[in-house]
Amino acid sequence: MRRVIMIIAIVILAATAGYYFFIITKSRQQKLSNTSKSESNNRIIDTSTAENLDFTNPKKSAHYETNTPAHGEILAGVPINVVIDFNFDLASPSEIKINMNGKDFGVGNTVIDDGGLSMRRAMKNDAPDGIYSVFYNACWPDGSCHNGSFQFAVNRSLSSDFSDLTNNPEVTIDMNSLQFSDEKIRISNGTKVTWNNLENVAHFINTNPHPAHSYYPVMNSRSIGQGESFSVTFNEAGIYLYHCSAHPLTMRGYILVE
Ligand SMILES: [Cu+2]
Repeated sequence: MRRVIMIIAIVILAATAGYYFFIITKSRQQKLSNTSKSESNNRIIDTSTAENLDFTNPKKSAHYETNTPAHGEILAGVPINVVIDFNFDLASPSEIKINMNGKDFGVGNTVIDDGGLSMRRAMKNDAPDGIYSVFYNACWPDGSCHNGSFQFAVNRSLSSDFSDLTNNPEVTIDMNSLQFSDEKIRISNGTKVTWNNLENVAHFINTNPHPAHSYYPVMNSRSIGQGESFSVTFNEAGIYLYHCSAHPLTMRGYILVE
């Protein structure tokens, strides 16, 4: 009788051990396949199209802070320029390239802003939809340089959910209930946009990113109180990315100038 009980106990133990061995092996296999998936996302490409959005990991140079467009951002239009912000004084020969399929869609030279903390390069407004790889070389007054890279995409079909305010010389955007109304608008080149603050909370108009606000400095306002307004006339086609620096996570806006 004792022998029978012992045999049953051994069988139960063996079955339990086998079951756990199976579970552990399976979860290890799953972990391995997840790792190889994320590794394949890291491969370097600069030849993708907007239909196949597969962003690589950005490479941040020394003293890098932010960039606009942001890495992985998908825009409804071509940005007027690509801007990269640093926490150290930039010097010549700092350079930005905006590449797709080996072609540079930047216009003119890379320009270092007056404060020395941002550099920018204009972008061709007729650049096609797709993923752009930005390669930059940031140089310091001591002559040393560090490189970095990031990607963004243009997909013009995303402009279908922008309010069409084209062919108006002036348009208004209300700031109320901690929102821009409307958040996404299309306007014609030469249009004057006025933001009106309708509530008892101070708001700001600031171009991206936060807090560098360097994408289009002309568009940066002071504090706008209740009943006050702020205006900008847009004379260059492209997409403008902005936010309220008092509410940068929720108040975000887009103006597509055509
Ligand atoms: Cu605000």
